[in-house]
Amino acid sequence: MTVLISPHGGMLKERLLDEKEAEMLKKRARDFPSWDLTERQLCDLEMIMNGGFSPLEGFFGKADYNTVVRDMRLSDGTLWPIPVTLDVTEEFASKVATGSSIALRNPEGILIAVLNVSDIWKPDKETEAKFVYGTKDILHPAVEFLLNRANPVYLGGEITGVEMPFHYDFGHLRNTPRELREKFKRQGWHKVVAFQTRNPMHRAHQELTFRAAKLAEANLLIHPVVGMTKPGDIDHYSRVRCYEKLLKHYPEQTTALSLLPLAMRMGGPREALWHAIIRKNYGCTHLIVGRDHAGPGNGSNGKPFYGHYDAQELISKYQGEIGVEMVPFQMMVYVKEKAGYMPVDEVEDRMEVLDISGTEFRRRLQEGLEIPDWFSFSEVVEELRKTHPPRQKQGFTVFFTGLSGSGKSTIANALLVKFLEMGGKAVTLLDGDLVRKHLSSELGFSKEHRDLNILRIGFVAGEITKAGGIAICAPIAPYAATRKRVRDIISPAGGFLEVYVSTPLEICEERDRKGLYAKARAGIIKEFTGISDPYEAPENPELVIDTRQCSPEEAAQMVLLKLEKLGFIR
Ligand code: PPS
Repeated sequence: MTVLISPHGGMLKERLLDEKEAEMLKKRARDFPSWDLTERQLCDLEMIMNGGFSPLEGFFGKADYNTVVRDMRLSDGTLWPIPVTLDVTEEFASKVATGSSIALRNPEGILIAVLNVSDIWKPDKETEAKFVYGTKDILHPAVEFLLNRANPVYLGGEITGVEMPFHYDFGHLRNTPRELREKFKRQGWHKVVAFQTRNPMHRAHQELTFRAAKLAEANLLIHPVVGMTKPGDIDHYSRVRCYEKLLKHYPEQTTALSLLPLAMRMGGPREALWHAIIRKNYGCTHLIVGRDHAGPGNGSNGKPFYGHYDAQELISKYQGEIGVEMVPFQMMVYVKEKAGYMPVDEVEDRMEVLDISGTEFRRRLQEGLEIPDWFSFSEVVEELRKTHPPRQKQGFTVFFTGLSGSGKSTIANALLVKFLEMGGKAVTLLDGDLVRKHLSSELGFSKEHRDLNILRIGFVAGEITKAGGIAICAPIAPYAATRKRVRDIISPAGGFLEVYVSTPLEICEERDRKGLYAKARAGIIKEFTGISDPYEAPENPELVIDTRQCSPEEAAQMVLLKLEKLGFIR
């Protein structure tokens, strides 16, 4: 394993054995307990191994965790704003002792690294959320991840890298920190300003990066995140093809494009600091920080989680300590009379400004509407249109949820026939009973099993949607957080319509078509939804149907009209 001194003075700690040592460790690791890394953990591990997370040498132990959560510093005082933790199940943790080694494997079973376990503990996740992200609101993606998805036990310790995670995509654009530092040195780039992004870049971004590079008298590194970004973002394959097209509009000798395998947390100001530290490790001297850097959007109260310029303020406090200078930027807007872009704070009152927000841009893509030349380059738009066809060409999922006997299956069946009559798209019905027979026959009705059942339905519906088909799902799906996860799985692939069949419990019980309510009341069936198990009614479904007020035919029509309004059918 190597420690290099960067041209800019930062210490780079790579954690990777040479081939011979790696072969020996691979053999020994056969006897270690194996942990299958999650997508996020694999990204973090790659960043530890390639030195992008220097000075980290592994996943956080308890001491570093505590100080980072509360004070943004490792226990030795080094500035580090975001916890890098390895979360595992209680079952796995019970097989591990401090001082032992575990094999960290990718989803294909390849040994990536070995962790020497120094700490095992159960974190207080709410405290972590509050301190690191400033909120416990699960509309914040990192908080949702932490509270609903991350495993309950953390393992800490140094890692020994065996094999770098391999990427089959865009190999020519992937560089480790060491490779980038060497490239900059070779090319005589003494000052490099990095541009962080998780979105496609348009003319405003090009203008902004140009100006920033000029201002800093530096070369430009376009350094987009391709690990994990905000759920619902445009996939990195499409984005990278766009960046490649955009790169042709920069002078070849002054600008480079390289991909960053980081798993973002959307942690706003703290994340911005993290980005600066990471860019330092990659050999950059400057970082562009715009409005809402790494911002996660709005919380449940409708207000943004962080102030527009909080990230800039925090970085300005610590940039000296990190050794990366911030190039702060205002939002760029198009000024009609100048036929060009300007920072918003330089625009005079009399000037007419044109702007297309991210939401409006997505709407135009979805509806196949015009995207003007002043906003983006035609090659970039063309590329995005390929992977983001207008809504009427996309697949979608209609996800019914409601109590047993509420009428979900009846409406779902009516809808199925309507779609078949319309033709044009393949349709699949994933009814609750059907799924439990073919997909989830081994599952019962505990919370854990219900969640698994719903996630399986979500997975299948997502695949159908991605392939341009229609999936109709009709499970009870009693838990809001799990339904949200299904929405997050499916939305990037196409349409998602949540339909709450709101027939009240008394009516469902009175109907009792399958005689299950009587059995549940008698205690013969346990954990019965509505009787002895919870049902969390959706707060913001696309549609609510009360079967007391309409026939199945009418209900199916309501769904069709909604889909038409949203543009998924014509
Ligand atoms: S869940 O919660 O979404 O996983 O449930 P789901 O897969 O839709 O299965 C619900 C059907 O299973 C029957 N059933 C029960 N429902 C609720 N609670 C308990 N304990 C239970 N035991 C069996 C019931 O027939 C449900 O069918 P529907 O079509 O909803 O009436």
